[in-house]
Amino acid sequence: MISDELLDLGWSQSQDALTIGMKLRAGGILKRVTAVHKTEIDVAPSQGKDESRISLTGSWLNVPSSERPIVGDWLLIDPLDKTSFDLLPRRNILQRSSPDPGKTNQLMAANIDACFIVSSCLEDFNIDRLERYVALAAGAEIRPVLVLTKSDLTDNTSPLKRDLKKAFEEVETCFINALDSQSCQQLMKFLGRGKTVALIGSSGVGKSSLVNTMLGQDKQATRSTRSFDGKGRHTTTARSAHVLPSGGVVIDNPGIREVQVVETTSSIKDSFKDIEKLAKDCRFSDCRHQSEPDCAVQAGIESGLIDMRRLENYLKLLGQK
Ligand SMILES: Nc1nc2c(ncn2[C@@H]2O[C@H](COP(=O)(O)OP(=O)(O)OP(=O)(O)O)[C@@H](O)[C@H]2O)c(=O)[nH]1
Ligand SMILES: [Mg+2]
Ligand SMILES: [Zn+2]
Repeated sequence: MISDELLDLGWSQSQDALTIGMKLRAGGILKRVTAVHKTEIDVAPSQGKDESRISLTGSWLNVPSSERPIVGDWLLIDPLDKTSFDLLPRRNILQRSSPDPGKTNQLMAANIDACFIVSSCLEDFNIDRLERYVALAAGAEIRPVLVLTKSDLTDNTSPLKRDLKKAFEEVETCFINALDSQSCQQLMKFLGRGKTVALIGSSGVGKSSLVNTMLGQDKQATRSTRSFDGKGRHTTTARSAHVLPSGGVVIDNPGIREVQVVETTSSIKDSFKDIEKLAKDCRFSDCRHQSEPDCAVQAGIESGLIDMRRLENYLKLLGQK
């Protein structure tokens, strides 16, 4: 019942709930949100005379934007009134806290299988920042993959590899030249039918370049194709989802200035399992691992098991420092 086209769009069987099946049999049309504008959304696939752009009408205009469809959402569209649709339950949501304190979380994308955390091998390389991105993905139960671009512009990747291995034992890491399709092949195992990957990272690291290389066409503007305005403005200004020729979907995001991690304590703890494991042996159950006696984490730092910088980042994320 689910067409190849929908599988190419990242549809995964686990979403195929009974009610959805019923609506589909009644003629409902399943589409995926590829871009979101002020009061309109783009969807795919677009077949025949179906519009690829849907205007938000009625009650959709009255709900806060956080409750409206976001990129990666699945919609079940009414066959008789194509502006009327159900928003299907999300498997997960990639989100971050708003840069403005007090504001609600910013929802980035929905129904994601893996998150390519993109950094270059050059000056922007920063383990602390990568750690926050990994926590952000882990918080949404999305598999993080570290993608290090511009490997062609550096002579020696060994120190980076060493640092990454130390900080992210369990996270897969790929070094690539985002402009070279051969080199990007190693990322294809995360994609393919039924899979959706979101790209996040600072501006200029090569997210859109990577999307273009995977697509085999220059669909997304990159810094080299548009003159840089010198104000540090981001080249990509809106999120968009793209179907790859080999199946699967990649979501390009504007560069993130500073990661605002949605601080779920459990996600932070998940990303720092090594520290958590040691902490079980601290004398006090509420040990803050700073100057308490018999702190197993401090002992771990002294014996070189844990990096001081890593502990500081952990405490910072937990708001304890
Ligand atoms: N040599 C080399 N250049 C790269 C690589 N990846 C990206 N670039 C260049 O880096 C510049 C920025 O790339 P973009 O793809 O626009 O970066 P972005 O992450 O999409 O940036 P924003 O849209 O602002 O977030 C462009 O000039 C690319 O050609 C790489 O792996 N090797
Ligand atoms: Mg871009
Ligand atoms: Zn302790």
